[in-house]
Amino acid sequence: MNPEKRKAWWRESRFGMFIHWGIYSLLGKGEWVMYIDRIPVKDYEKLAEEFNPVRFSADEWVKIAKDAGMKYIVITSKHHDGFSMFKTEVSSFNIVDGTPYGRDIMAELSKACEREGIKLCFYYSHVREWRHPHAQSIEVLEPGLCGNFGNFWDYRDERSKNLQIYLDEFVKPQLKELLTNYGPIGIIWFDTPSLIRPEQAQEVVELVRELQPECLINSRVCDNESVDYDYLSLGDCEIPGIPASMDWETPMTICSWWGYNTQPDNKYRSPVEIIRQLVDIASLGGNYLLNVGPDPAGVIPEEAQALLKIMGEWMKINGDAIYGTKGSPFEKQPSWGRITWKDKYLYLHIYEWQKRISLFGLKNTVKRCRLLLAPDCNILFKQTNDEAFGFSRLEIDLPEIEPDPYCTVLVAEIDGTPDIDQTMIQDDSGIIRLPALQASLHRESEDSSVKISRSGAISDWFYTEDWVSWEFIVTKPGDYDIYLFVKSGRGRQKWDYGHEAEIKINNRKLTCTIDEDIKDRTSDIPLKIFAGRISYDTALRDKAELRALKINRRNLKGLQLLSLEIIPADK
Ligand code: FHN
Repeated sequence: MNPEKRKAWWRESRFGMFIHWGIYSLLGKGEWVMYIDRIPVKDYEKLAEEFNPVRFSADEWVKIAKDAGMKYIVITSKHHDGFSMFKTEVSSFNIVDGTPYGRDIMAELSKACEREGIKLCFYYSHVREWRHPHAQSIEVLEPGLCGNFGNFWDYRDERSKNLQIYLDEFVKPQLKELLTNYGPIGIIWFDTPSLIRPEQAQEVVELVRELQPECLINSRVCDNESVDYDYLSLGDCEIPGIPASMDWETPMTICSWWGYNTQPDNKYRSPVEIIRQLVDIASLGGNYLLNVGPDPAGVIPEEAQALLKIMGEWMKINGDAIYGTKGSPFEKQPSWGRITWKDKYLYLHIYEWQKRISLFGLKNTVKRCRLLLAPDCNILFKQTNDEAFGFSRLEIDLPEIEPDPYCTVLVAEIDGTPDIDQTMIQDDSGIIRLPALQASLHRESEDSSVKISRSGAISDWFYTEDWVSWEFIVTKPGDYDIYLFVKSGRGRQKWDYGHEAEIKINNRKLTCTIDEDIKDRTSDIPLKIFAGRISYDTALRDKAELRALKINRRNLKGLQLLSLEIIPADK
């Protein structure tokens, strides 16, 4: 089947529910409890005898997802603990044969999803498993550092493990069951590929394709581009700084854990955080897969339900600005929020409500503007063209209404699909932010590897011959401070510091040292490095050139630059 056709429903959806549920929920310590507490298989198996989720209701779960605005559900059919949450002939360690509950929740969910028009998808851990003696899970964490995430307490001899046996005797027969017994499945969501070889993963992919050609497969089936998956799963909870090179999705926790957790350090996210995460992701063209971890009785925790209710209320009004949209056509994010678009509509997601917002570089004519929250409210706007520098500016006066507490969406109807001039222009805040994404990279070293990474940083910058530059327009003369924003490492991560940089800007040369600000950082908040003050006497088109005079690369991190910022001296 044509992959574009296969992906159409998923692209349209933008928002799904992830569910981590298994017998581990009985212990209230997350889905990794078996590994963290090194529980022997024979003891862990006893948990199944206690699993009796009498309050489980497929209809209720599907209703919660649907009311939140979610269009698909990805549920753990088998996580790393090896317990199957569906009826399987491969092992009696499953919800039907191994628990007092004895019901196949996947069969019930499949019916409920079908009734409500929600796509049912299965998470499946195909390499990492702590019960099967042949499952292998050794990861290369950093060059020279390996982590064993398999069961090394019951099955100590790694050399006797043979992943192929596990794939052939366990994984493939189970995938056959999952793709035969529960109707059409939206995605098989593979996880933790570890050391699976591309040809082994491709066989798994082919099995899925043969059984259900319309079913999607995520990239965690194997970390190798030769394998024929449909879309990229980003890192857990990863919100990138730039759009990925193909369709992508971020799996996100709603609290500190995936599986049910009653520990005191478990914290829920706030409504503003999850709503803006969804918007941030949609504005970069991705899908948001938000997780909940039901309790052992089968109930989605109240805190999660309350958050999803708020999300649903927001989606009811603003869903148009999310479903079926594409990422922002502007390379630079506006200072007041985010942008998505579809057809002839630009959706301006306003995070910071203010009297007036501006948008630079839109070449289309705006026909009308309206708020999704208050469609009848008259919105005044003005489009002008700057004669001197030739850029367009759209100014929108925001009415004096009570804005949405999380994100207010304004729709600008334009004459066709967006046509954008990406030139960087000083915006109303006065700040000129020159992001990595819009830098020109000058690779002048023979060994150059410098690139823009997914997090939106200039990275793999190891050689002083390489340099970067930006062109931009200053509209307001005045004094400005020049800062570099540089990525830093947190906690145990070994990072490289002590680089030296030179910035050529407005016919001046500024130098600065990029050094650790505090020892033992607990967050990865970027370093803000002051490079000097400059003064613009007139509005002008200028160029900033950044060279590295010295780069330390002992920990293979090098210099990782997020942006160069020109900030009014009085800010
Ligand atoms: O180890 C798992 C984890 O428990 C959880 O299932 C997440 C969800 O993306 N995936 C793995 C770690 O990446």
